[in-house]
Amino acid sequence: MADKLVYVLNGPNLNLLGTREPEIYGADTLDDIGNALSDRAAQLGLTIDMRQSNHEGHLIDWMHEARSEGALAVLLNAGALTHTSIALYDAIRAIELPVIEVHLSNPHAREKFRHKSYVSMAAKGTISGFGANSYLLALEAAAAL
Ligand code: CA2
Repeated sequence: MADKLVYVLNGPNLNLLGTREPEIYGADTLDDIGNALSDRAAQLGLTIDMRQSNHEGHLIDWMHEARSEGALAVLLNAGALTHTSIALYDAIRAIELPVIEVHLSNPHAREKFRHKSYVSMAAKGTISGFGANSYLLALEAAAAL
């Protein structure tokens, strides 16, 4: 049987990971995280499809695609769109797939404007504050669904 597919979607500015603000976001690049996820996914009998965009509409199109491709789950680090995007909230509700919200940092320990998450309001659950390991923990959660 084909491996179960997990989409891993990353929003604005996450392409800069590993180049700036390592004290907040860690030293790993998004490629490093993708490689670690692929290795763990193979052990779990999963395949990941990891993408990043600075554009809200791309993220929404990819959420729809996850549904049409029959993905098991979506791991979503929507970046700052987490705190603003009703369109992403609607997309999460619409696709009827488990979406696991991921953050490198703990937004609740940061500025007040990061405390609100539209993603949380529709997600299955949230893993935040563990740096790159947040993604791996979220993958474990997806595998256990
Ligand atoms: O902690 C997270 O994963 C965040 O989703 C990261 C977002 C932030 O707006 C959220 O509140 C929490 C920011 C991503 C920007 O990433 C950068 C990486 C390196 C340098 C500058 C920004």
